[in-house]
Amino acid sequence: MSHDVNGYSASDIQVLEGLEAVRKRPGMYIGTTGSRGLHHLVFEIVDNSIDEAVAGYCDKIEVIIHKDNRITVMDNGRGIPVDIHPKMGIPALELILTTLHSGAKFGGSGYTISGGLHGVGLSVVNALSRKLSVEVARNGEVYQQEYERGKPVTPLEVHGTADFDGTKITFEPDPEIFEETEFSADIIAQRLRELSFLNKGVSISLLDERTGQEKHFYYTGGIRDYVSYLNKNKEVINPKIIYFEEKKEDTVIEVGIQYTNGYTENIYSYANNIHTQEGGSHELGFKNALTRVINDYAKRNGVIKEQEGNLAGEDIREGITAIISVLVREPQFEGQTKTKLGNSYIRSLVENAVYENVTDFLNENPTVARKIVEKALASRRAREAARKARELTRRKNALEVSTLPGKLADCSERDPALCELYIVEGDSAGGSAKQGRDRRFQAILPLRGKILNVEKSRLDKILSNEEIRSLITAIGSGIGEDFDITKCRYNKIITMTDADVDGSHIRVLLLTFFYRYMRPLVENGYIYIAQPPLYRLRRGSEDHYFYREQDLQAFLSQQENKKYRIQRYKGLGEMNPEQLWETTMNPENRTILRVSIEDAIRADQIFSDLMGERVEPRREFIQENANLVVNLDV
Ligand code: 28F
Repeated sequence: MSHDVNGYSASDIQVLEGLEAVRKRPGMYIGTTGSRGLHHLVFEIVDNSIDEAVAGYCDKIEVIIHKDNRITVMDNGRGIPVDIHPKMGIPALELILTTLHSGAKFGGSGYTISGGLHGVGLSVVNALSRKLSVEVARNGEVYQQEYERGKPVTPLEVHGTADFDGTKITFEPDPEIFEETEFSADIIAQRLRELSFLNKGVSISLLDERTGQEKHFYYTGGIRDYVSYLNKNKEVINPKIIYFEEKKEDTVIEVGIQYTNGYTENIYSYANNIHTQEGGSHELGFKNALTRVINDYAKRNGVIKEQEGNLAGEDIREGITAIISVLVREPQFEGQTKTKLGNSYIRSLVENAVYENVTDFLNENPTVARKIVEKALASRRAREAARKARELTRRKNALEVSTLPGKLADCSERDPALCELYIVEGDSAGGSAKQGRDRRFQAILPLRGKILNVEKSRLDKILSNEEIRSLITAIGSGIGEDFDITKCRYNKIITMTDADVDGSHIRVLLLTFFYRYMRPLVENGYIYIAQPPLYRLRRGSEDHYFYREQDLQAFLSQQENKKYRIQRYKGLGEMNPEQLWETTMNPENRTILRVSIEDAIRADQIFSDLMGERVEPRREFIQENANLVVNLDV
């Protein structure tokens, strides 16, 4: 091993360059250094344990959130190899923790999660951690090594013996890199639950030492249990879930389908445990097959006459909840956020598997099959009715100047890129917002009370609701199949509601509505949530505003024995126009949170719980107070 003057070997230098690259441009490796990037660190480590489970050597994963923002992840896999690498002269473990994209975890045999932000491996987490310690139990020994900002600060040492195998990593995110180092148990739990559905038989637990709260996820039914979980408060058409798992060549395909009496389409697809929210070849194959199989069944059984046109995919997918999960050896992730599956050969694999298995199910369950077809027919009729209703409105509008809703206080600017629409709950707050705003680029639309419960109505009924119609007209880009984002009149649509349960109610309703009927607005980041202050602290004529409990506490702890008055804001109406502008609307110092598609999906799930038949979720919702916007980066 050649060492240059100051004792660095060639591999040391390569390691240093790697770590520097990661610390200089962390966004390249983990997306952002906000909340999402921070949580990506945990998921990168958990992904390694999941890989070990997919390879068949691990069935238990534990995650602990410690009090001081450290995280521990443990698995009972084989333990990261520790043998000295023949060429580099250092243990495989050190190589894996200090080299970017270090080799496929399992050579050719396992499923490597590659592409995009995924699978950049442990070395990135190590580089972005102030401290990281790794413990490996293997060959009866327990090995340990400590790192700081990616550099080893101890050699690999044997610290004892063990009669089990596994890997344990504890890390503390580097505050020099992350503005926010506080972990959300919710965000972590949501991903762990998803992974336990996608990897049946793996027990995954989360302990939050800050609250003592423990969660355990263990599903032997895999995707089948995932579909049941998503539909837990809905009336379903096929109690027996349409389910199959097939292994073809190097690919595993697992699908679960269950129709509800609702009207939304909930299809979630995954490739190697990554949520492919931009879809891709697997999702395409699924949709093609489903449309074909339902139409073939309907024709074959005379539910649709030969000369009648085929049912459209949209009608066939009304009310569907479906999960498609594929394990692919060399996945190609494409699309804007690397969440669209390429590998075009997958499309026909999935299409054939879905066609065969769903045909068998329908033939074996004729009563349910007929209900599914009838629902699609009803959807087609309603869609035609909605189209006629829209035609009528369009024709009527064409006669008159297209009227903007009376309640809309529009802005004078005409370029959507510069315009913002505040959707404000209640007329009093709406009044304050109209007075406080900057009318050049800020429009205000007050929304009265709870807009329509979109869960229980089809599009035609939704269009008949005054509040919804005002919202659609104000935004200007149409709805559902007519939606055209280029016609959107504002590039920021900001919901501004009270910080109480009612406020989070209407926020959930709005996000669900946008997710279901104007999804491109969410996907393109047009939707935001205003952050009004929780407290105003007044000392003499000085006002301080606080947006989070912990910020107020921190401020108070430094203000020993000073005199001040504290006001807890209950609702927007308690602020006068001036304060509302200064604290919540002025782009110079407001905070608005951009809504991601995951937040909207979560809103949609909370919404279904809320509007579902059973009462418990309602109470749960109110308790949780829907701290809905979990993985938001400012
Ligand atoms: C808490 C995080 O990182 N678990 C892991 C393994 C197991 C193996 C492995 C990992 C093969 C040689 C590249 C062991 N024995 N938990 C984890 N468990 N990596 S990461 O191998 C690494 C690859 O270098 C493993 C036999 N084969 C693979």
